[in-house]
Amino acid sequence: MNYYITTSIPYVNGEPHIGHGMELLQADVLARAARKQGNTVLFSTGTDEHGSKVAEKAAELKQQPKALADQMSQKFRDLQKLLNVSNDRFIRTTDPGHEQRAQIIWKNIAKDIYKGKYMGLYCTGCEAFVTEAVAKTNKGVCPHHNKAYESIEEDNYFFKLSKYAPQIQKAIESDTFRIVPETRKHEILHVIKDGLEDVSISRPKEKTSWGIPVPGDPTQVIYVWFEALMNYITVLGYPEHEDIKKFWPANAQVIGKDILRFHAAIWPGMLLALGLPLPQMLYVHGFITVAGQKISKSLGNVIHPKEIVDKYGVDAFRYYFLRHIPSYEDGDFTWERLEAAYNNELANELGNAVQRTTAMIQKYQNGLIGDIPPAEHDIAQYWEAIKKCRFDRALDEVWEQVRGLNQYIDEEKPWVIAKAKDEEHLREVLAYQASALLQIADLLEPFMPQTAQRIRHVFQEGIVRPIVGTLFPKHEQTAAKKA
Ligand code: ME8
Repeated sequence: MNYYITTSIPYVNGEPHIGHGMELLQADVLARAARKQGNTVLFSTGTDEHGSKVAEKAAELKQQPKALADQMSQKFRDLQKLLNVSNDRFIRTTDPGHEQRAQIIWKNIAKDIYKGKYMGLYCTGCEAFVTEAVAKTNKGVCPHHNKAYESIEEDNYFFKLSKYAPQIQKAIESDTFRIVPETRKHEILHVIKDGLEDVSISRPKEKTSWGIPVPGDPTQVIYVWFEALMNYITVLGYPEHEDIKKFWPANAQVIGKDILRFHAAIWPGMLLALGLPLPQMLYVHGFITVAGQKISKSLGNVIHPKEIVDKYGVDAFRYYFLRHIPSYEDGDFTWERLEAAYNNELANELGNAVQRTTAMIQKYQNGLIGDIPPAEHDIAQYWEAIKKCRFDRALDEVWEQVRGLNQYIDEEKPWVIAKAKDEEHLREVLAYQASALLQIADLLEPFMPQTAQRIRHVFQEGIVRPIVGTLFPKHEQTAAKKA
């Protein structure tokens, strides 16, 4: 089976942060798990490069928008490498292929596009039009960007989203277009039931020139969101490439909670207008705070993923953000909590289980494991958790096994069996330990691929191959000064 998965495409007006990192990792787990199950996977991510937000940042830095985009887009690619993310494609919305295909999409939706006057408010930070009601609630200032809404009155093209509201609602209610978690499904259904209005999908070129021209109207550019959403099919070569037939509809799209409305209302509307099926699943993650505070440049608490990886390694990074940030809610990062998770769970629990098993097989059996029995734990719950995008729960399941193994070792006391010279029993116990670790490695593979590979390397040949360095060397110094 073919399996297509995407992440959102971040704006290139700022450095990649841990929120972007977490989103890539969640999608990476789904992609690796799908490959493990024998699917042909296409995993795509990229960068969102047009619009006022990027243009304003470039102006501030006295750069051309394209130059800023080139430079920042590379940083997002570097992030994927750093985090060992297995994406197959990387799309930039300034790629000529995307620009040309976006115009084709516009033309193919033309029957649902009309010209009108937009009068209202806009936040460049959100790149979003806001209703009077929302503006009133927020007292005229965008709460996310602390910026007064811009009042605009301009000629725009509109997309007849209202026309598709009943179909979108039905698809979401019936789970044909499954939104995970349920809380987000209810949230968007609420928005849809309140009434989906037609949406503005262009901006005058004189105000926002950094964008893709509207076909047949050089005075307008396509609104950045309308065009960015298209990346999910332009990357497949919509309309003519065979990949679109092979991989659309997407099996999973991964996004953050702040962009739910775009992906669960506008995007399905666009797809319906194009006569394309809706994605099977939209997984919506929460937001990460740092020590309880919103990640923000002005608070000076932006942590670059590299700082964490340099200190703890890539798999510790992956582990923390996949297990200790709740998959269905917001979560918090602190250096102390990361250090505790690293020392207690990775070094003491997992690292020790590997270390003890390796050491005993070497000491008592000269490294010989003998026949390793097949894995015996039920992994249905683990797979169920992955299917529901409960990455935290899936890792809880793995850790049940890690703890279970340590407990087994403590109870069986192989060192006592060795003293009693009961060689056969000793061989059985140690072979069981190796088998348990191989199963743990197998389950860890989508989450911590390097660790899984290292554990497999030690045991899989029936003879212990010494591990190079400790799996998770314990961190002695406290992180207090960093925090
Ligand atoms: O929204 N914690 O780009 P973006 C967790 N270009 N996730 C976070 C986060 C945090 N603190 N901050 C941001 C855009 N994110 C658009 C997307 S898709 C066609 C266009 C997540 O750079 C956010 O929810 O603002 C989103 O999923 C992603 O990072 C990119 O955000």
